[in-house]
Amino acid sequence: MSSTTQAIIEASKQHPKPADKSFGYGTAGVIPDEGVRNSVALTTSPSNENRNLLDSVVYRVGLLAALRSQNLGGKTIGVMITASHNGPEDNGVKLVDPMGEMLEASWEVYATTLANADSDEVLAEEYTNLAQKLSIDIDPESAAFVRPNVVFARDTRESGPALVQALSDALEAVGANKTDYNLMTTPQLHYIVRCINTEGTPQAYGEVSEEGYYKKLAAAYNKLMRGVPSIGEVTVDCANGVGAPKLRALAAEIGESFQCNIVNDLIDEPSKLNSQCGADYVKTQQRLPPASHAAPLARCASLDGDADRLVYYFNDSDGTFRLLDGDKIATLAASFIGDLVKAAGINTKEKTDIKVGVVQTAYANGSSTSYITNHLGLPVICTPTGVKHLHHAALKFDCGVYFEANGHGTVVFSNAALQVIAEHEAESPAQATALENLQALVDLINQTVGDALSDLLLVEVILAHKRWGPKEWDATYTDLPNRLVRVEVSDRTVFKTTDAERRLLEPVGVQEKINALVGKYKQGRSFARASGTEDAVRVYSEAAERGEAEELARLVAEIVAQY
Ligand code: 16G
Ligand code: MG
Repeated sequence: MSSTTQAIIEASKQHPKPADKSFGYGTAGVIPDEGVRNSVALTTSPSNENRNLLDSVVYRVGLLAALRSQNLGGKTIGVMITASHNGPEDNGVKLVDPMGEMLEASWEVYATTLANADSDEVLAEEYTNLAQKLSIDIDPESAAFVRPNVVFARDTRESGPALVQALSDALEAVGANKTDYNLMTTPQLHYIVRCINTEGTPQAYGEVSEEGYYKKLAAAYNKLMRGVPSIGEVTVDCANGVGAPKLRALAAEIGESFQCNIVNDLIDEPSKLNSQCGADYVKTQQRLPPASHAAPLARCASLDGDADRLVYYFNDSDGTFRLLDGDKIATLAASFIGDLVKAAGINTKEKTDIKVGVVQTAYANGSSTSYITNHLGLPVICTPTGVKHLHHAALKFDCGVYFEANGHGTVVFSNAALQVIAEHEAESPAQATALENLQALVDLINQTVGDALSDLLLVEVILAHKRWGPKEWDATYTDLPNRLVRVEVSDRTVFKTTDAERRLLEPVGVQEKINALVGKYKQGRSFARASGTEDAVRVYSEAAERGEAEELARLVAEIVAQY
């Protein structure tokens, strides 16, 4: 047995896997097969039977991160410890690939294999097998050894430090270089990973530090706001999470051109995280967080617990709550960028040098899809749920705008588009201004992953340029009434979908029943898909009238519940 495998076994004893649990790779990370809720829970109480549940997973994910780095010739890999919008007692872990993307899908199965190894010895064996399969030399004494480089960060959850220890133990066992970035938002870690791996190349993404992140965004924002009158303060609910101190630092770096009122910033009270606040609360409850007291027509926004989701909302003059979700952010961004590319003279009637497109999931409101296609005249791609799918599809455009309705999204520019934007020659002062704005926009947007802080600045810039309040923005199109229902079933894995999760292949015959129902409703649409993060099936429906959307959801849920 090599010294590395010996070290892996020794350290693994500190992070034992609970005997009766199994894990799979869900929508965005390793989760227990029974789903995230109540099970990835790590609490401070040692008597809790779930105490070590995620501990072993994080230790093993640490081993995998090192292998991933070695497999890529020593490129830096990121590990983020967060459970995002979930409750304070949950936690989770995800890997960040070198360009700041999510872990390549083919590696998800390796994560599952290591996470499920039944003993410390079997783990070491699986690790060795995997290294062999990937032709990775794991002996630090060997000439062919590539030292792994891994960086990591965590959100504000109480269980974070203990999990960081598990991760750190894994990295030490395999002789990896490691850097702890402590508290960060998920997108900040993605930014850091990309900066490290592109440093000194023509694709250099920014200064490798949290400070560098603020400076890059602040400079771009201030450039875009030059000569543009302020539209006043935005109230931002930070879900009592890591986004609060980070937004404060960003706002300080920007200075007076960005006025924000930060609410729900109690990060020293861990139980308040995502509780009665945050993007997921606002989106699912369709109401203001109780702590926010918004004046009529005042702009409000909410982040989630790791600040990679953003939704806007406001109270109308008559007091009704209006949500401006990821679909509304996508359409706003796509229309602004589409206009800029034309104003800069890059796209004209004769030529389309930068093809702009939008990527959505089945949850996107039907009205948003029609607006993009018919009003903005842009192509739309629909993908399965989960950022990795959207991000991948967005790369098919020169400029791909992708957002999930829940508020996770960003804009990605192809290398060809970046080159056009950098080299295009403006033929008038107006074109020159548009081009400068486009260049600043590239810096303002965190292209690695959806970033609530970067998206917040993006929306603020666009609204200021358009001189729009939330009501004008909301008026671009009217959402079809819709309903999302969570259905408990005995085995969610029997639900198999196709067509970007819009149709069920199995159980056989269910889709036909759904179709028959949908046909009875004006502008009706409905689909059912197994959740990737919880042990449940989700049913979405929309229709021309509120009552009809609700009825359709209820009836489809009844069909699903029979399985
Ligand atoms: C995860 C995904 C999110 C998706 C959600 C769906 C990432 C980073 N996050 O939170 O994009 O909307 O899962 O959850 O990919 P569901 O599968 O339970 O519906
Ligand atoms: Mg999140």
